[in-house]
Amino acid sequence: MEPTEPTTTAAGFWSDTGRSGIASWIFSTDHKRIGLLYFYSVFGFFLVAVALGLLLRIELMAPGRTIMGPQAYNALFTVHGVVMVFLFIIPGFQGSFGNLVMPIQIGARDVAFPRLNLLSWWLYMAGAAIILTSLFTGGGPPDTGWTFYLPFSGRTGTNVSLAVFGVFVVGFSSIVTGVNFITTIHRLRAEGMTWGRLPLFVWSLYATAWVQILATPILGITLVLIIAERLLGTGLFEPGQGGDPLMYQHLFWIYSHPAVYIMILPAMGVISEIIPVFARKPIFGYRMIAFSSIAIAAAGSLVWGHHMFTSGMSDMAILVFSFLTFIVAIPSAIKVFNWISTLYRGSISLEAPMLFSLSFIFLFSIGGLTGLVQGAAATDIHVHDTQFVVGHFHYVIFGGSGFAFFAAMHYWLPKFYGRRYAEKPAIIAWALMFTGFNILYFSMIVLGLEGMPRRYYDYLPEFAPLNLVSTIGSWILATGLMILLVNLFMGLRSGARAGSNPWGGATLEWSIPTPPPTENFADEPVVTHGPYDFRGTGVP
Ligand code: HEM
Ligand SMILES: [Cu+2]
Repeated sequence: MEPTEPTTTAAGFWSDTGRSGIASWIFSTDHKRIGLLYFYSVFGFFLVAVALGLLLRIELMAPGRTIMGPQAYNALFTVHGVVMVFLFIIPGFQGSFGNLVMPIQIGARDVAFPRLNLLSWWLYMAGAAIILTSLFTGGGPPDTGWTFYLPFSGRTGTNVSLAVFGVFVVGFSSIVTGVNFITTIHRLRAEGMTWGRLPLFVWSLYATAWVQILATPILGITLVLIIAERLLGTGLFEPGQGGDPLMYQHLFWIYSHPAVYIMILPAMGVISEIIPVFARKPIFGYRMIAFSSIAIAAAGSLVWGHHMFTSGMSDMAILVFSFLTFIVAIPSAIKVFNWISTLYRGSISLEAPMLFSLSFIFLFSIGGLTGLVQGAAATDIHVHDTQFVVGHFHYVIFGGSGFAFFAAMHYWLPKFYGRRYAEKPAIIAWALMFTGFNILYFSMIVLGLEGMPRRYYDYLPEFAPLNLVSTIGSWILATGLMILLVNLFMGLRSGARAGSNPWGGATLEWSIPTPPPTENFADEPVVTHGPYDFRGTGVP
């Protein structure tokens, strides 16, 4: 689609500020500036963790030692996991795109508590700094895996306490953002912006925020208990002292399973924004999609036990958790069904945001179906702690949330930079990433079914061919990612100017100038139509 309006030249929120230089960013309370701060930080950590992932894959390229020893390998997958989960994908959507577009989408000038919003970013950065410090001090980087399972994490000599404390601080940031978003969505909607007209991205952020404020405190307590275990020898989880390691796993997953919905719900919201715009059709089943976000958040909070089928739970507990896990598939499937129904007979334009969104549906579906294999206790016993699990969760969080993040970058960033990226290299990047992704992770699914364990530094010779294939896939993926980055960077710096509504969207962010002015709206907006009612947007 071509820009539909004469190009804008206003510098918008980029120039309009009382401070100058870096201070105008790190002390800004403008949600758009904070959104970009978050974007650069989370994306920077993503790139670091990708580099670590590539190193892991190089080590696994051939059996035996390739480039590092076992201890380094343990540290690497731990840091890779911790950074990807706690510094990229959990804070990623709310922090960057949530901050950038949510207030505009509901017709507000900013979030309810702009200073808390800035505090949230500062807490995030402080936590990240503490995590990074833990790698170079004390006994060196933690080697426990991102789950910090006790009793091992109580006994290892590596710098677990500091790393865990860093995650604790990041958790505070998450709670603060959650409170801020819930209040904002309740209190600051423009006139006419009823709950039934709320863009689906906002609905998804709303559901996510509830998970954040209800589940994160449990993680916080659990992390403090790890530190107490290490420093005071409380022995709550230490069998030798009468403690129970299973209790740790319950506490950890009571947060961390809901946390996967913090990672995936906003991604689903992004997809629900992009699909109707690029299919030029109102979304099919608006209410069901909105409601399913809430249903996923609620039901998804009850299924944590499926991570412990092999840890020694009663048969009854296994049955119940298995059953509940299958329940969550229903609202997830409703979303997929409604996206596909929206595509049906749509007039589809395959530009970068849409290609990444369609890949989301495909990859997330594979992730979801492999999830059901693990949700059924009988089959989970076969694939538990194998590469199958690694394949599964990368399909969900990388193929799902990650690809939705790339979709959002191509869809929304031009709005904030006022310039566009080039379409052709974007499509080449997407093609390489999609191909590389499947080669990289589908191999892992097969390896897991064949019995290759996860978190292992070495493996039997029979697993060698597929491991090599997987590693080559990681390079194809990385090449695509490089092209994506260079293209976006160059486009947003010096590409063609983006009109105010390059894609023909009907949500409010497309109704204001590009880039947006500091206060977003010149006058209080009054909303008169739904977010996917494309009549009157001026685009055929
Ligand atoms: C180029 C990108 C990536 C590559 C090459 C990669 C590769 C790997 C490898 C080889 C492992 C270790 C497998 C094992 O346990 O034996 C791993 C673990 C993991 N990855 Fe990735 N990954 C990538 C991206 C991501 C993304 C985007 C996320 C999440 C947002 C992620 C989250 C994780 C987590 C949570 C673990 C588990 C760590 C643990 O077991 O403690 N990865 N990855
Ligand atoms: Cu789970």
